[in-house]
Parts: sequence; structure tokens; C-alpha cells
Amino acid sequence: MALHHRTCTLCEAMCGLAVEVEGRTVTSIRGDKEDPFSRGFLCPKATALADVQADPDRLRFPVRRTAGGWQRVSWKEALDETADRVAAIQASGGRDALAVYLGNPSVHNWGTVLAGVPLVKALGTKNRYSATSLDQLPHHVAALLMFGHQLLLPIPDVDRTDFLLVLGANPVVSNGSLMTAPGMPLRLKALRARGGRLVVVDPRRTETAELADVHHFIRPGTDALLLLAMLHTLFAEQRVSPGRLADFTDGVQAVARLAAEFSPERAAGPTCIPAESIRLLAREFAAARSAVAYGRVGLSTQGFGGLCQWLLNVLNMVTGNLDRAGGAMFTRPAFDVLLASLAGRGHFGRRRSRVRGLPEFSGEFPVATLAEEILTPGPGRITGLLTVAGNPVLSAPNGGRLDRALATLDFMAAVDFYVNETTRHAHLILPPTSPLEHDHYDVVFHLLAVRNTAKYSPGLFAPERGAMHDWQIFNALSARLARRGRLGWLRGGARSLLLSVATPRRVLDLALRSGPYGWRSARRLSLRALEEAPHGVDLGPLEPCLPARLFTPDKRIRLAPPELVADLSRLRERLLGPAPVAGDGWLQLVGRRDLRSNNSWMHNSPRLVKGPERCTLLMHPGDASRRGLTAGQLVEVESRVGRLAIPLEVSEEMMPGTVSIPHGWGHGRPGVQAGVATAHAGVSINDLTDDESVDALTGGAAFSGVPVRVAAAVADQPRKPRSAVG
Ligand SMILES: Nc1nc2c(c(=O)[nH]1)N[C@H]1C(S)=C(S)[C@@H](COP(=O)(O)OP(=O)(O)OC[C@H]3O[C@@H](n4cnc5c(=O)[nH]c(N)nc54)[C@H](O)[C@@H]3O)O[C@H]1N2
Ligand SMILES: Nc1nc2c(c(=O)[nH]1)N[C@H]1C(S)=C(S)[C@@H](COP(=O)(O)OP(=O)(O)OC[C@H]3O[C@@H](n4cnc5c(=O)[nH]c(N)nc54)[C@H](O)[C@@H]3O)O[C@H]1N2
Ligand code: SF4
Ligand SMILES: [Mo]
Repeated sequence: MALHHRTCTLCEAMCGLAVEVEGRTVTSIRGDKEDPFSRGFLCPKATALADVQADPDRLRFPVRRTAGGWQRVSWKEALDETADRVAAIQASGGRDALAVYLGNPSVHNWGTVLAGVPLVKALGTKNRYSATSLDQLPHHVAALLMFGHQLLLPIPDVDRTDFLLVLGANPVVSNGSLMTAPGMPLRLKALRARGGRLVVVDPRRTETAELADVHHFIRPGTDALLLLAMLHTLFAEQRVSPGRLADFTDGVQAVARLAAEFSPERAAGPTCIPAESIRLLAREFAAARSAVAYGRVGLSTQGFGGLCQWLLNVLNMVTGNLDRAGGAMFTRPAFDVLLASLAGRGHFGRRRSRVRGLPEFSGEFPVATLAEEILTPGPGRITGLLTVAGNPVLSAPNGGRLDRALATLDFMAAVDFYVNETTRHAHLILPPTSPLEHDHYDVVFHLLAVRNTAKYSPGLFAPERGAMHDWQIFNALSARLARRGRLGWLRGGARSLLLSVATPRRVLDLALRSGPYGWRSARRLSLRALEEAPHGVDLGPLEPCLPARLFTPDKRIRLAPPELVADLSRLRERLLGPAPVAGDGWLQLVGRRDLRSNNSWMHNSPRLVKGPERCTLLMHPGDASRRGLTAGQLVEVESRVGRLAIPLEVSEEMMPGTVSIPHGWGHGRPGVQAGVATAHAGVSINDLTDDESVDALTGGAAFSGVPVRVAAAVADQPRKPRSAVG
């Protein structure tokens, strides 16, 4: 038996794991009590890493799709063929004929972070897509326009704050996002225990709301109005006090003028939050010794996601809570991605997508337009696709349409170890090593963490013979493409030198040594120092760092960027104009996450899917009885783009008029190779969400508030009820 220490790579929380193995078998996974950041915390998903490791459905060698099924091919064949066909697609249709999609786990894997970005860039296609536009795009847009860098994201200082306002996030279940903080339930309980307040704004009374002092239901998609009304109150009642931030911030008065028209009375109707509650919330927020407003997926993936993330930053700033302990702070990670020029500062709206004219952000187009870019004929059409660590058929809005579009591609390759709803369309699948078979350093999530720490984990199992890491697959593809002339800038000696020298370990070591805790500091952090500290090292709490860390040329915060200000007219039109005539019986659909589920790809773990069915429609009792529906029955849900049948769960945790379905399910499509997942298939919410529905400003998917109708399914078989009608 051997004991290994490493970091869980499944979600953003970076929990330390203590893993016991015998031979190539994981015998137990526990929380690592000596990890200075997670201190032994763990959620149920971590143990499922053992299932992924042992999963017979996980691909261990490359496969080619043939009429007779998937056929094993050698790595050489798979890489050569992929490079040949990519080159052919680009030779006939132009560089943009090949699209790339990077899914969520690619940010959790340093190999894809470090080697993937250069490969994608080198392919030279403008058709780049990633899960960012299904998730957090508005955060990056706001950060770029306000602070000058797409990754300079303010992180809630949850361990020191006196008042945490959470909008559209459920960290008790998700364990935090753009807020890496292992053990969120404990951190929130500690906040309450030290006398702090927790207020949650969400159309569902979530697990996080259950821990809160106050929970407000809000009508989906209207948070920007709530935030404006809070700002209105603060300016009207002279409660604005930015303190030292005023010295390097432009636009406070502009915001005061903009907020003037959005009184709590005007916001009350659309948001369904009484004006007096909005005023009280604003006053309490401003009066707290320290306070921070935080909003995630429910706030970002809505029609006004960009406005929401901007206004959150404004609220934190005008109350003096930006860049101060207990407020919204910036990190100083050991591998400082901002300085390592790994990601540029970012740019926005330099060009527009071919079919719908959606804006690019830092070289990527929104995923909501991918299907139509494949399906719409004409010059510039996408005919080839490379996906990495993603499943957009289940994760993108109107996934059904994307599913149909993928079937029409001339060529598709996937770097993934599962034949999932998306990769089943690939001609070739190149499977990387498993999460436990490679070294790990969180290049991205240390940047988003509520405390500065650093941890390196060596691979726990040696890769199986002949297996390749993601970064090796990328480098092998880059080298082949270079030989075929696609990488003009990376030729001959320079190419081989770069690809052989730039291993993730070397890049990490260099970044650590030259970073803020490296040779210039007393710590002298290096890869070797981290190897000697298998539980990780603590680098201290977040510290104020503005204006020095700003990336705006004049080192000033832009509180009222014109692009964001301009979008207020859309808000005015949509939310304050005459109310759209609500057709009878329409409900608004939102999403949810479950503790034992991770986006679309952990449902093949027997220990995670056991227990009650999780893919259900949640509805308020009043809405159910009005439709004559009872808990447990199968109902049909219909939107503009699709229709599906799903078991009904009835609960007062839902806001009346709003229903909820978790995403990531729907494994019943033919050809998916995941035995356990297909036996617990569920349905995909994204067969209902609408690819036409985006935040027009950022292009981010607007999942929240999809209009749906719900009725008894025609061939309904009554089931055993799970929850009583209240
Ligand atoms: N267990 C588990 N953990 C995960 C994941 C997982 O799938 N499972 N996924 C990981 C990923 S990739 C991410 S990005 C994070 C996401 O982390 P979170 O954002 O914390 O997770 P969600 O559960 O999606 O929370 C969104 C909340 O927004 C609410 N909401 C929907 N529409 C609106 C609206 O218009 N306004 C407001 N105010 N609220 C709204 C929903 O009811 C829901 O409670 O979680 C990560 N962690
Ligand atoms: N309606 C609705 N839709 C949503 C959301 C929502 O809240 N509501 N949430 C959105 C969010 S926040 C996100 S992040 C997306 C997620 O959506 P995606 O990023 O498109 O997909 P995932 O479900 O994360 O699928 C991950 C795939 O990566 C593979 N994989 C895992 N680890 C590795 C690895 O190390 N290397 C490689 N090469 N592959 C690996 C897995 O096998 C799996 O096939 O979904 C989005 N979609
Ligand atoms: S909270 Fe996230 S990082 Fe921690 S054990 Fe669970 S899945 Fe892993
Ligand atoms: Mo995400």
C-alpha cells in the first residue's frame, strides 16, 4: 500500500487528497488534513476519481469511427491522420474552416492550459470556442473594461468579510467558482458564527440560501435592475464612500447619474423584490464593516450578464469594499498567469461572427453561434472541428441543434477519454492519460483562490504503456502541423527546441522562480521547493494591491466603461418598458447543480449516480396544482426549440412561476459509450435552452429564464412521489 498526496481536479476548490493505492488500484480517497488550504475538506465527487481510473468505458488508446463501430488505431496513425485531415480542411476551406472547442476540464489540467493555448493559436483559426461563453464570459468582459486585464478578477474575501451577498450562485453545492475556496459550507458557517451576515438572491431557495440570514426570490434575468436600485439608494442617501479607491477611479459621478433613474420602486415589479427590501439590503451592505457582493453562473448566464458583473464590481467599489480585507480582492499567485503573458490582457469586439454578428472576446466567438456557423452555407463555413475536454452537445444552448450540426462535419477529432454525446461524432478520438496519471499544478485556480497557496502533485500512477498526456498530444499535433506548413512561425530547429524544452514542469519551474515568491523574495519558491512540500505551501492572505496591479494604461479603474453604459438602454427597453404580454401558463426555466454530479461527465461513476433520481423538474406547489400535476409524475416541458419528458418534483423551494432542471444529463443518445451513465440517462436541459438567447453585449449564453410550458406527459405512468405537494 502506498499513500499519495495530490489535489482534486474536478471542480475549482482544489481540495487536497490523501489517496491510498495498491498496485494500480485506488483503495481509498480521503481529505488531506495537512493541506494548508483545504484542511481535510472533501466532497463526494473526489472519491469518484477512483471510478474514473477504473472505468472500463474510459478510452485507453486512440479510436477511429467506422461503419462497424470504433476501431483501435496506433497513436502514430491517429496523430498523422488528424493532422492530415486538419490540413486538408484548412487547405480547401481556409484556416477558419476548422473550429476548436475547449471544454471546462481543460482549465483544470495544466497540460491543456500550457500546451493547448499555443496549439490553438498556431492553428490560426478565428473559429475558436470554449466553455467560457457558457459560463463566465461576463466576468472577463467586466474585468477587461474596468481593470484592464481579462483575468484580473476580484475574488470575495469570504474568510474575513462581515457581509456576503450571493446572487445566482450556490457555493454550498458547487463549492465556489471564480472563488476557489475548499470547504465553502464550513466557511459560510464560520461567517455566520463570527457575527457576519449572509444574504442570498436566487429564484430557488438553495442549499446556500438555507444557511443564509435572508433569502430573496428574484425573477430570473432581472438582477441588473436590483443592483442598479441598490446603487440608486446608496447615491440618493449619501452612503457612497469609496475611500482610497477614489484616488484612482474614474466615473463615480457618471454611475451616480446613471443609477438615478433606477429607483427601488421601478425595480420592484420586474424583480419581484419589494422596494423596501432593496433599500434595506443596500443600507446593510453599505453599513457593514466590510462587505462583498458575489454573483456566478445564475448572474453571468442571463440576458444581462455583462451588466450584472459590471454592477457587482461597482457596488463593491462605491462602498469601499474593492481591494480591501473582507471585500473583493485580487490574488498574487506563485505562478502569476497575468505576468507570465500566458494569456494576453484580452480584447473585445474586434470582429463579429460570420452568421449572427456576435462579438469575439480575446479571439473566441460565443458557443451559442457554433451550430449555425456549421450549418449555414457560404464562404467561411466551419467544416472541421477539434474538441478538447468538452461536451457542447449537452452543455451548449440548443444542444440538439448542435448535435445535428456535428453530424454534418467533414471531419471531427476529439481529445477526450470518453465517447460522450459530442465525441461520438468524431472521426478520431485521442484519449489522454487519466486525471491520476499526470502531474498537476493549478495554473488557473490559484489565481482565483481566496488565499495565496501553491501545490504541485506528481502523477500518482505511471501512464499505461504508450499512453500520452494532453500536452504531449498537443505537441505531437503541433509538430505534425508544422511539417505540413501550417505553423510558419515555428519551423525546423526552433520548433523542435521549443517543443522539447517547454514541458509543463519546466514552464512551472521558470514561472515559480521568476514569480512573486521566487528568487526576488525570501521564499525562493521553485518546483523543487514544492516537491518537498507535498501538502502544498501557504503564501498568506490576499493583500490590497491597487492601483499597482491594474492593467489600464493610466493605472486607474474605469467605473463607467462606455460599452457597458451603452447596454443600459437595452435593459431599459427590455425590463422597464411595457411588460411583454405573458402568454398564459408560461414558466421561466433555470438550471441547478447537484453535489454528486459534475457538469456532464461524472455520471458513469456508480457511487455518484446511486440514490434518488436527480434529473427532475422542480416546481412550486401552486404552479403544480394549477396544472393538475402531482409530484413524481412524468411531465412534458416545451420551449421554442425543443420538448422533453421529465419526472416532476414539487417543492416550495422554487419561486412561483419558475422551474428548474439540472444540466449535464441526457445520456440516452445512441452511440454514447458509458454504461452506467446511459442507465441513468436523464434528459438535457439544453434541449430546451435557446441558442438565440444570449447576452447581446457579451455573446454569453443566456440560460436563465427560458420560457417553457409544462403539462402532463401524454403517456404518463404515475410514479412513486418523492416529495409531497405542500
Ligand atoms: N457539484 C458540482 N459542483 C460544481 C459543478 C457541478 O456541475 N457540480 N460545476 C462547476 C462549474 S463548471 C461551475 S461554473 C460552478 C458554478 O457554480 P455556481 O454558480 O455556484 O453554481 P450553480 O448551481 O449553477 O448556481 C447558479 C444559481 O443561480 C440561480 N439562478 C438562475 N438564474 C438566476 C437569475 O437570473 N438570477 C439569480 N440571482 N439567480 C439565478 C440558480 O437557481 C442557481 O442556484 O460550479 C462548479 N462546481
Ligand atoms: N443549461 C446549462 N448549461 C450549462 C451550464 C448551466 O449551468 N446550465 N453550465 C455551463 C458551465 S458553467 C460549464 S463549465 C459547461 C461545461 O461543459 P463542457 O466544458 O462542454 O463539458 P463537460 O461536461 O465539462 O465535459 C468535459 C469532458 O472533458 C473530458 N475530460 C475530463 N478531464 C479531461 C482531461 O484531463 N483531458 C481531456 N482531454 N478531457 C478531459 C470528459 O471526459 C468530458 O467528456 O456547461 C455549461 N452548460
Ligand atoms: S469540492 Fe471540488 S475539488 Fe473538492 S473534492 Fe469536491 S470536486 Fe474535488
Ligand atoms: Mo463552469
